Amino acid sequence: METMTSTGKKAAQSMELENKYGAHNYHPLPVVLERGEGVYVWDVDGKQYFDFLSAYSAVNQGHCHPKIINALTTQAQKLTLTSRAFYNDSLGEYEKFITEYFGYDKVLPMNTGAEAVETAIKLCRKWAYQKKGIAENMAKIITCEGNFHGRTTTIVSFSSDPDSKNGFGPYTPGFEQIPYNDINALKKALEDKNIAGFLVEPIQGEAGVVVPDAGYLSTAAELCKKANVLFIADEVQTGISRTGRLLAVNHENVKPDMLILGKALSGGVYPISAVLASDEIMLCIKPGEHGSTFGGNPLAAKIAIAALEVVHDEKLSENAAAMGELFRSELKKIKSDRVETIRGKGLLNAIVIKPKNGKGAWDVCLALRDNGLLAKPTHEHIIRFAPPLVINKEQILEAADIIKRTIEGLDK
Ligand code: IF1
Repeated sequence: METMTSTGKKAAQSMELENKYGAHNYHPLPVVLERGEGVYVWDVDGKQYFDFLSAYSAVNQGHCHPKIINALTTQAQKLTLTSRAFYNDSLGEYEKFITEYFGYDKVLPMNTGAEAVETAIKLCRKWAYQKKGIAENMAKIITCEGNFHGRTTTIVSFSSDPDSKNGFGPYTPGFEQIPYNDINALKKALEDKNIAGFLVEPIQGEAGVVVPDAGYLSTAAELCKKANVLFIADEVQTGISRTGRLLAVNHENVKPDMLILGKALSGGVYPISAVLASDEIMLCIKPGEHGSTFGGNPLAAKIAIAALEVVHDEKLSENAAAMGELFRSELKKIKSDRVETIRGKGLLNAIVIKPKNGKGAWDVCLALRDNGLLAKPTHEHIIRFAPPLVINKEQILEAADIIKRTIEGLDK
């Protein structure tokens, strides 16, 4: 049992309750949090930490951002949910706001990232049959090895990660897998006339912040256009300024046919996701063919408007770009052969840790926790660093110093 930093009785009780009454579908770092504000979280013993995970890039605007919380509390006292059986006075306002914000004709509002990915898959198939003329049930979507798009049974059907996929069969057909960042593989796959879409993360998050070669996304988008295949960007994790631009595809001036958003679309305050597309694609789904009880609820509508206004008003893309450069340059000063690679874009970064003296990425994260910074390994040896995008220069330098001291301290 790892030593618990939240050493008090309260912490132990919380962990025991989760262990006894909750499914064991996670292995959390042993720390029990009770409050968050900006880039900081506090555990039940009052200890302060830098949050360098941001709930997997959902808390881009910082914990409990006052403007977003205000939107939540104000709307929550008026009207939270009508279902789409009726109109409400917030959804249309939000739909206009977000389609203009990202430059699309229409939005289909959902709740979780996985639901938005599923929605994009369904839209792509409908478009394939109604517009591209692919024979019914023959549409195929290309995905990439190392992908992470959520955890529904259809989505894990095209996962290459055994932990995400194994034991959940039978799997949904209609997906072709190619290596990520491999244009020739995509070119070859696109020769199949039944290909309807290419679903891709502009940077692979869970795979360990895998940044593709410059030009990959723009060349892939061009090849898809030539092949009359929809370029579908999953920006659930890379979007909303995380990589130093509003969208990661903006680094290559790519305009996806379908854009998938989630996580920071609400600033981590509420589950909100969305698919944006043109009328030609979006109107392939007719009334009664798709939906969700909470999708597009008035509470989500108001929260998402506030969350996106914060992104613009506080210039979070510019800050993420500048702070990300500074962060990577500071990490490069670490004097330890444990650090194999440092990579990332904006404030989506990762270090690859070489195990040494039986200590690997998990041990580094435990030591970081003890030194006041929370991060979590992805796969065996990669630690993702993704603080809220409101982080300032002084905080980045302090956090980088904690990481440097911690890793170098493990060598002593
Ligand atoms: C977990 C990481 C995993 C996503 C992309 C869709 C979704 C996600 C690019 C689905 C969700 C979350 C899920 C969470 C951990 C985290 C994650 F990549 F961010 F680190 F798992 F790979 N597309 N990512 O990253 O969105 O349905 O969760 O709202 O499942 O453990 P969701």
